[in-house]
Amino acid sequence: MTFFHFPKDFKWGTATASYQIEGAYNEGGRGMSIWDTFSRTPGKVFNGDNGDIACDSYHRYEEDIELMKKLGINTYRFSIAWPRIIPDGDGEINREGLDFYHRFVDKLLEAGIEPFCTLYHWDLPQTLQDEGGWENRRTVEAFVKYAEVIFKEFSGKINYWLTFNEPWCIAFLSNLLGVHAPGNQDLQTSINVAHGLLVAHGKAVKKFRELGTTGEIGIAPNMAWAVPYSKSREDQEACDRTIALNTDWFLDPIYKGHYPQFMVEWFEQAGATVPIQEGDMEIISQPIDLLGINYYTMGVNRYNPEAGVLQSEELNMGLPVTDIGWPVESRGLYEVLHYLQKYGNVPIYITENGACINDGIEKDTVADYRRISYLQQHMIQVHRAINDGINLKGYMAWSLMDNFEWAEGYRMRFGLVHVDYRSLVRTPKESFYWYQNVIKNNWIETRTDMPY
Ligand code: PNW
Repeated sequence: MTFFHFPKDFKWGTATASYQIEGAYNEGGRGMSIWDTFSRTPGKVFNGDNGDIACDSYHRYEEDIELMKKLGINTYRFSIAWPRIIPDGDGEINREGLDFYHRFVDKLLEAGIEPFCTLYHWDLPQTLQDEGGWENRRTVEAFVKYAEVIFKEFSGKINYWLTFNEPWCIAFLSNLLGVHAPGNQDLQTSINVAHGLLVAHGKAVKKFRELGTTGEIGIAPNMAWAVPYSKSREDQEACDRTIALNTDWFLDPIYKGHYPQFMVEWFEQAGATVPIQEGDMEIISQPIDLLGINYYTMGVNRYNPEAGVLQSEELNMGLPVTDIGWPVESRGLYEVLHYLQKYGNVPIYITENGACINDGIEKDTVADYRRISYLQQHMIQVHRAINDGINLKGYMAWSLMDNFEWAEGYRMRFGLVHVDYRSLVRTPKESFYWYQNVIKNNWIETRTDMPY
């Protein structure tokens, strides 16, 4: 048996996102977002599922906060739905939307739980997408306006802020691979989107400082670690591109003020260029206070000229996978945390980490031991990184409860709490009680009776 003790002031939390849990899509003056449109487009989301009701957290948030209290978390990461605040993206402010989040944040604070707020977790107002979305500077300006409203309203209540969740998903998964809303499949579009959101990020950070908003602000890229299939240079370079597109493409501009040159050249050869306007790189590289990291899996990649723009193919190495098919490889998290040290010893929060395990309710419980095993392994890597001196201050499990898993609809479950989508009854899983114990002790005791 081994014990891993965590720092005294370590933040333990869970994470969710507005469109995935709130429901109430046509209540409280909410406008429509690109995910309302996408999920209503036949063939885009598994089973034709959508977020109209989701977990109904818009109405059941008090019950959700009771669950958080029971779990014992001291931090809760959530996102604000832009279409609830400015329903058409760029016009009138909807007081009802703001009031909803005030009620919610007040309840969190009452419960002694620190709110960790994401401004943009993918629900772009549809009206802005109709005019080109993140490719259009009008969206960038509208985002800064929306951010300003939120900063002014919640300064003093919220002390942890993220501009964007997973810029790689917003740009490339959604506009090159076409898997997420709005579903484009075009390299130039995805590069334009990536640049637009980086400019929006920088301008929002600038606004945050000008307003003297309380707390710290950053961004949360997803980091899929990759190792080469062989020691050949081609395979190594395929890996470098995979990592760079997730991380360096966004963090180099922010921390260094320029894009990674080898990727700029790679994309130029593929016929795409970054639409940089004067002053953009200065705006993008505003200093930030913290970095959020979302980590789920690690790939083994091989050079393959047929494998998309990056010519990097991810192989199935026969590793154990979660129910969404993602290999379980916790060491990638440790590698990622070390990789990030090239930007300095910046304060890092794991803003998402978790497993898709679809076990259902049997005899009043959900015996999701594979999730416990996954969480245990990954938290131990976090401990290992902290021990190395990495400035890692918190860990947020994805997710508090099962929810609308984007293109996979409701069939993929990431929750510590089971949600019955007919009755909307919430049932804590075995992993919930395991995590509750970790938080209470502030240490992990390794168990050897785990399935992986
Ligand atoms: C992240 N992919 O999404 C998101 O931040 C969450 O909203 C989501 O529920 C969670 O991870 C689990 O999927 C991703 O296909 C969704 O590469 C899909 C991918 C990556 C991240």
